[in-house]
Amino acid sequence: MRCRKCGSTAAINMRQHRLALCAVHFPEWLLEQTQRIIQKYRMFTPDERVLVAVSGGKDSLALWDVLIRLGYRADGVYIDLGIDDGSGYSARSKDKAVAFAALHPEVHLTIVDIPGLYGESIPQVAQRRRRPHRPCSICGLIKRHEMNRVAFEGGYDVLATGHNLDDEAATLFGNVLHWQVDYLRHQSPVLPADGQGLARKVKPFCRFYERETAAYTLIRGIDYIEDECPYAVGATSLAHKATLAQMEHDAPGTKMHFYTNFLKAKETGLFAAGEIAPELRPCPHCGQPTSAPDLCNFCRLWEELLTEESSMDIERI
Ligand code: Q46
Ligand code: ZN
Ligand code: ZN
Repeated sequence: MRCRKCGSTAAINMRQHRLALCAVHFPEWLLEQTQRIIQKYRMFTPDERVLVAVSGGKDSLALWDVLIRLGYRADGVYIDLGIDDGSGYSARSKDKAVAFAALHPEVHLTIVDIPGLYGESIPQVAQRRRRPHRPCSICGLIKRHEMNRVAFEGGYDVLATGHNLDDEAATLFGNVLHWQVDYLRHQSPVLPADGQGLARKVKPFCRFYERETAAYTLIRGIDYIEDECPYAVGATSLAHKATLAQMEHDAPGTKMHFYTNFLKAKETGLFAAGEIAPELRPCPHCGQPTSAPDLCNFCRLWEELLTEESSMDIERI
């Protein structure tokens, strides 16, 4: 297979685009496409400050690398969840994020140490909530809150995540399977800021296949953690990815069309009817906007854990 631009050996063949490119022209193409996506969806401008949510995995590190090379003012945030099932997942993924940041002294990496800040790791919180094997909803809640807090306190205009097309197509597949219309309304490459403390959220890699971001990290020599979080095993999103991968194998371009045609349909107003924006108020404890009647879900979680602790102390007395 030959590169379409220069005729040398291709490093990747993207069947859905009928495009093969070499190790020089593929990263160039990925940068150009990212820039196009940022502009098409008005994600951010060169004057704005971007905070990249970095997990130590390939997508988020590739995204950070691309934004730096495109000249954006992109800092990173790493959330240390304290996950250690014997493999030291959090420690190893943090090392990758820190090592990447060390190569780029012009950008800053904020590290949020969840066990250090709140006294408990994600698995410990999940254990206390009687969900030792399913910590993902608690983890997602805590990560969202902390990323938003860092974006707000650091004066960032936008929070960027490394979700790729495989992630977005799998989410869409799950949302369609269960006709979760509210989630379909919400699923977008850009979620606007609410003006009261919720940062704008963007996904500049939403049109790239996972194998493309993997190829980019390989060509660029970016060192990332290859392991998935140990709790990702058995997640429905992985089952949906496997189903879509089979469909893609049989008909190249299936995932891309599934996702991009959804975005086009949304632009025509599909799912807009009946949309009611939830009323948000600042949480009395942390100040982040919430639709909950009192404390936000994050503060309520910690309050319930504290109450549980004190009632256990009373029982012991
Ligand atoms: S980090 Fe957290 Fe994920 Fe691990 S515990 Fe679940 S949500 S799988 S992206
Ligand atoms: Zn080439
Ligand atoms: Zn709160």
